[in-house]
Amino acid sequence: MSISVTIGDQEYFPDIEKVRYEGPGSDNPLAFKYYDENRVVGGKKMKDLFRFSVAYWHTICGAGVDQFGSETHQYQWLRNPDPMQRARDKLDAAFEFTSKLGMAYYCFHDRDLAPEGEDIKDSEKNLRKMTQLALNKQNESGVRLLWGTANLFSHPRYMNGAATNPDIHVVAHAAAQVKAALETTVELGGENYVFWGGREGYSTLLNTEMKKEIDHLAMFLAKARDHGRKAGFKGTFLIEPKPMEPAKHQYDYDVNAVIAFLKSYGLEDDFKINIENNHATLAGHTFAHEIQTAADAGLLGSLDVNQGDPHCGWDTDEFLYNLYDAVEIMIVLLRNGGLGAGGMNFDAKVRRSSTDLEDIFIAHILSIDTLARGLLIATDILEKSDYLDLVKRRYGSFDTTAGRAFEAGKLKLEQLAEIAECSGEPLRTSGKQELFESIINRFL
Ligand code: XUL
Ligand code: CO
Repeated sequence: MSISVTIGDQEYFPDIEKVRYEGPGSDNPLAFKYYDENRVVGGKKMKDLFRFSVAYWHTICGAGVDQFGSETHQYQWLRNPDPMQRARDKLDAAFEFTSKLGMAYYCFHDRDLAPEGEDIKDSEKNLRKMTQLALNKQNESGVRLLWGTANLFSHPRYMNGAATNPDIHVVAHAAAQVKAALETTVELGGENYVFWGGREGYSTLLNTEMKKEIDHLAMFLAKARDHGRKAGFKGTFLIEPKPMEPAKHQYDYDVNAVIAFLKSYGLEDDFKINIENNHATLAGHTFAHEIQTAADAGLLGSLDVNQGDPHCGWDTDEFLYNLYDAVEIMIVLLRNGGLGAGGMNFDAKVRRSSTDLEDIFIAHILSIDTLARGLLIATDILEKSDYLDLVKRRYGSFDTTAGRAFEAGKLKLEQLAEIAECSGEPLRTSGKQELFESIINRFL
């Protein structure tokens, strides 16, 4: 039996019913085992805590292409030869999929939603048309826009960069595209707007004025911010770091690089950070490290959830299934008050050989359940173990008179030296790493 959540002319997933919570005992691959959207954990409903989102580009537009081969996924909504009809079909499929999965949000690039036209005006016309249709779909379904963005990396004109291109005409073209994408995001009530600078970097310093390019990037973002605010955008602008790929060396390398950039150019009041797991691992960090770094700077915006393959050195964008990682990130998120106006966007794609229609459902359910289970485990660890106490105790010496005076900036280097002389060789206090690890495993 199919259900009535779909509103388009055609039903693309007639054999799939609305995905429901069946509990940990269920063996139904098309049911949630841990994600129970209305279950309250730590004072919040699961759905409000996670704010899950579908990534239009992978789930709806991705057809299994890789560097060595063409499409393997034969989705019906990608078949129409007319690009605008194809865009309408994709929209129908996207809203049917998102509603059946029970996710509250979606995210897109301008070019995912509407095809590029003959020129700027034509592209804008296509985007405006699709924006109206998307607005109708949002109103009918209740699904909302977590963030919009502009694709400033696929078209050949951006081969030398978009905002950092050495040619002002390309920079201007990128600006035209961002202007339209921002206006669309405002019209659709988008809660955030993302900049991912895939081509904002360089291949060789021999031909590159790095400072000039980074100055241009900051100027571009400031002007985009100004336009967005003028157009009524009240949400957060987000920068998504990635160290490389497609650029050899991307300027927004990791969270710390973005924090330094935002603060150097005075952009930190309007911009926060959208962190992606596979980008973190490419930069040599864990997802948890990047999230903690952004949270500590007050710049944690939103998450692109996926995972890489430890045996591949590239951005494989797999659906997150690593429960241990999920527990670690949920501990960090719970300790830092959650995601606010951000969410968890599945910037992930099913494998090229996962060609059944149901595979995109199974993949999302896999990640949603991994995170929900991670949340439950992390909550137990924080509430039922002495984990937090152990961390607190590690820094207990800073609650002494000397420790407090140091933190308040009241001790000079000579005074610290005197304390060292009086107290003698410090005790070797264990860091208890294995104990911490055993606590996590006890609750898994
Ligand atoms: C690329 C990537 C992008 C951004 C949006 O690695 O993550 O899809 O999330 O442009
Ligand atoms: Co991403």
